[in-house]
Amino acid sequence: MAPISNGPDLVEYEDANMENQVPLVSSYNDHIRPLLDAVDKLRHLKVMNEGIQLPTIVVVGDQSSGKSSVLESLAGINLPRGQGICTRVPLVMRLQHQPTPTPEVFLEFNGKTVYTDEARAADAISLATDEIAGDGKGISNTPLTLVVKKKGIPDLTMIDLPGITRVPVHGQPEDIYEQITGIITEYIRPEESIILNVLSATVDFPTCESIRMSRQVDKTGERTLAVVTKSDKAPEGLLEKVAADDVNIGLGYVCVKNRIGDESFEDARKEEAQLFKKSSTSLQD
Ligand SMILES: Nc1nc2c(ncn2[C@@H]2O[C@H](COP(=O)(O)OP(=O)(O)OP(=O)(O)O)[C@@H](O)[C@H]2O)c(=O)[nH]1
Ligand SMILES: [Mg+2]
Repeated sequence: MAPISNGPDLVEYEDANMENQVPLVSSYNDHIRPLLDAVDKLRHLKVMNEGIQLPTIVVVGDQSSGKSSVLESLAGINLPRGQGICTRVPLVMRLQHQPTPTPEVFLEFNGKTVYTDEARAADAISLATDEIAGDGKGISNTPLTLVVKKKGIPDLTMIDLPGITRVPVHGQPEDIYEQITGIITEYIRPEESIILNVLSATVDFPTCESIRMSRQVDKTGERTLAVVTKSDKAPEGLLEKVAADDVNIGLGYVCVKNRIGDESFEDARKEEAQLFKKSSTSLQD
């Protein structure tokens, strides 16, 4: 199957614009960046607590569906990933293009700032998560902010959230499901939020709890985009499944194969291109 689109291409496209289309860059710098800066300042002033909503991309999906894997490929920054519960606090990722060649990466949480770098960001996030939510399998709704200032990345704020789970495991509180769905609802309810609904290709979409949740707050699907992960695990019938759109996703589907294990982003993109090339050839046969 040909990819409908994929995450890394988005970054590449933005990158090309930054480098080559000077008028666009200058209009971007003149008009859009001040707005994004203003949005960030308002976010810092916690105006959302006062009921004033700001535009944000929120990632939502069932546990281990690949949410953090999607975000790390968009940002080009390693995030903690893995089987079982991995993301345990809301992670606010603020990506900002900056002209200087040396990237700046830091975390903000519990009123402090912790400087890190691209190579150690995932470890720093895990440590900060332990500090906020304990080192077990518990969760917290106290947000952790990751700021990445880097040449060529798109100016975007995206929020990674804990995945939906139903049965408490290893010391999780009995109401873990209610806690997680409560956090998710808080972030996806504002009409300004764009919902990236991350679905594994290995499951039937109508069974996904995250679809039920996003439909509750976005009935027509007009601000919901589906990102289908693990295309490598279930390439058969994926095109039909996506084309059928049984679950009424307004903004369409993006199919991806994420980085696995220690694979580099570059190798993962080659693998992904290869997979979709192979699948589209077999469809034409
Ligand atoms: N084969 C394959 N594995 C994937 C893909 N995307 C994610 N994974 C694996 O699935 C597991 C879960 O990925 P995460 O990105 O941590 O998933 P998540 O949705 O953020 O998980 P939680 O934060 O715990 O809800 C990891 O072992 C990933 O390597 C994919 O496209 N293909
Ligand atoms: Mg995660």
